[in-house]
Amino acid sequence: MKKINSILTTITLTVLLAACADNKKATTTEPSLKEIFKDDFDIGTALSADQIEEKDSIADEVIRRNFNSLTPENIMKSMHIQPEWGTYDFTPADKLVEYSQKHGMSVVGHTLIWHSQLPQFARNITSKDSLAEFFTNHINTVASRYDRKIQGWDVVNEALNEDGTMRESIFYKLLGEGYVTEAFRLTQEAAPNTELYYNDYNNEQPSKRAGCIELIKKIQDAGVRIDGVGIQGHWHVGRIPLKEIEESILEYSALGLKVMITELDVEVLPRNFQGADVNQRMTMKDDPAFNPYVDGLPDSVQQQLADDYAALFELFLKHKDKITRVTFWGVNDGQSWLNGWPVPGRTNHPLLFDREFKPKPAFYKVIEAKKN
Ligand code: 9MR
Repeated sequence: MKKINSILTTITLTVLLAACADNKKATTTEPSLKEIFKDDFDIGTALSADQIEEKDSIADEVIRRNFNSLTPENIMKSMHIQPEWGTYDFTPADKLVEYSQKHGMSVVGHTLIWHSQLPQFARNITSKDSLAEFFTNHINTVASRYDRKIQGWDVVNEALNEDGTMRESIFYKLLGEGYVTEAFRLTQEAAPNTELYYNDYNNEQPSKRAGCIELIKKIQDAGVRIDGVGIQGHWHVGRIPLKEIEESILEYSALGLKVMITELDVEVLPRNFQGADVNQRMTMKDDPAFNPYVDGLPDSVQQQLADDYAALFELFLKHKDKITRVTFWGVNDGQSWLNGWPVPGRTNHPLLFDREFKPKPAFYKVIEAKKN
């Protein structure tokens, strides 16, 4: 009996190993996104803490093969990098820099000043002086540490409302609207060799775009450096605002800025609003109608997703002289923040690689967009 068991185990292992080898072959013969677009723009991805630690070898292979720009999805946000007043945890960010250097990739720091994911102590601040102290120390300490080690910073993230007015964040309320320019001025001093970006979602939409342009002009008029603007690119299948995106690329570029698509994903699940405000939620929790693709995407949606990605990349290629980077917000569908927002526990499919890290039809359509 023991012998039979051992023979069975050997057979099973052999079959498994053969399957793995096949799988590996399939991925290593795929085209590489960063190679395909190497003369056009950088291709980036957001990395989770585990991916920075290289915990999953398949993820690691897909990352190294396809991307040349890395954005930390969370670990450089202030709640992680300065969890207590004056106490910094640089370990994961240092690891990311080391990883990027080892593989000849660049890093975009995300993000210095954002109203969300603030450390608890900062959320409790009520005086202007204390907030100004946190603001200045945080930028000086974090930005100077990574100067010459990273390519750029999302200096300020999501400072605007949908109508283009300033978001009433803790920074706006206590420091006044000049805080954005001040953040860029401090970062420019602390990190003179690092590019400085303003990053937001929906800033391709006309009203928010107008507010964004006004904000950028204020920074420029103050004689402070700003190098680029990030259009995050959290869009929805079948509803990609191509016209607004193109207008935005042209208008931002006319300000002398590099244009970047910084957090690209195309959501496929039902939603009743646009954008990426992490505080916004939908309430229809348990209705299966709001989680329709638990077992995979039907062909029609898969095709629409592929067509949408193709249209986006055709547009990006048309303006490749103005666009320096296209970053996806995650490596594969399983990692995407959209599985948990705005309704927790859904199965979303917004990226080019599926949960098994296999390229989806959208991946091949993106590659084809280059050939056309
Ligand atoms: O993808 C990030 C997710 O893991 C975090 O829980 C979330 C918390 O705020 O932030 C997500 O990333 C956001 C990014 O930093 C800024 N733009 C919107 C992104 C999606 O919420």
